[in-house]
Amino acid sequence: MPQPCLLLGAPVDSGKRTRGCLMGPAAYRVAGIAAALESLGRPVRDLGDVAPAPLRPATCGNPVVHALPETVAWTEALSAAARDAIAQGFPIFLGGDHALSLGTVSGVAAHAAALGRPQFVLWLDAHADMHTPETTASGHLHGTPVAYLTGRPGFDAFPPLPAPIPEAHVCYLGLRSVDPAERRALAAAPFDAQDMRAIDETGIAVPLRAFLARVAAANGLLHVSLDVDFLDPAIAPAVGTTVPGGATFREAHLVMEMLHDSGLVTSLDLVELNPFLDERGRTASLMVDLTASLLGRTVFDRPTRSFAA
Ligand code: NNH
Ligand code: MN
Ligand code: MN
Ligand code: MN
Repeated sequence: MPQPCLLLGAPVDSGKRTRGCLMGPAAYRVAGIAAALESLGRPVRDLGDVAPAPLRPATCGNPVVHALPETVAWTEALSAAARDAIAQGFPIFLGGDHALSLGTVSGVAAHAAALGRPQFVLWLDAHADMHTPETTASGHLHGTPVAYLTGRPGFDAFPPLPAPIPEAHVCYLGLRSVDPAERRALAAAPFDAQDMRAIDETGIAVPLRAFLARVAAANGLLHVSLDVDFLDPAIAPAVGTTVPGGATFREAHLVMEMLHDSGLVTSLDLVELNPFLDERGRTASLMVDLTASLLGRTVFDRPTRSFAA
């Protein structure tokens, strides 16, 4: 029996000022995510929506930061839920904006640390999400999870990070909107950061293959965080922060198909879907189809491969 897929709704909407991501979990359910995965022979358990921890006062030095207590409360609850879920199956976190990853990824990384295995993260996003509460100019905490997860200072209001992720274990694909403070942070540490220009030059398979070979060689666990704005806005309009020049339909599916064939992925975030901005559910449906590719939907089955050079 393959590992069950565990669906956990994370209706986080506190990570930016434009509202609507709280409707994401419902949209994925309406788009048929459970049936799509069941049709691949995977048992599916929908664990419902996670609830945030009780709100407590929280402050930081930057007055522009938006909804800090709410995001802290989500981080606390999602970290515990993620740690619990990954011990029982393959968790899929239905977002919710990208602030949910402060919780989900810290939770799965805590589990990896308890197993004594390294945690790797594939960040599929137009943005680097490398601000700290001190460097963000927008005040939008959905722009901060990678900084939190790699143990940057400035997150005193948040739960202490159980298991910081080494920068070299984070691979970005799709970058095309990176703020100056984030560029400096990326340049100063060994992130595997691939912008769209790199993907244009080599194709998306080359950097992904190299990253997967590193994960396999380290016997790592791999968390995938898929931001809707990784995709080109022409195919994925339902996101508040569209950036032109994103991944095409086939580039995105190829990433998911290679991830499936690698057998390495142990958890997944689907983030930033804003159903209020969608066109007849097409973005929600595309995200479900990409998830199905990651779980093995294909024309011809291929054997598991290590992608080693
Ligand atoms: N870097 C910008 C900020 O911090 C944008 C972040 N927005 C995202 N991230 N959608 O994925 O406000
Ligand atoms: Mn993001
Ligand atoms: Mn983004
Ligand atoms: Mn910014």
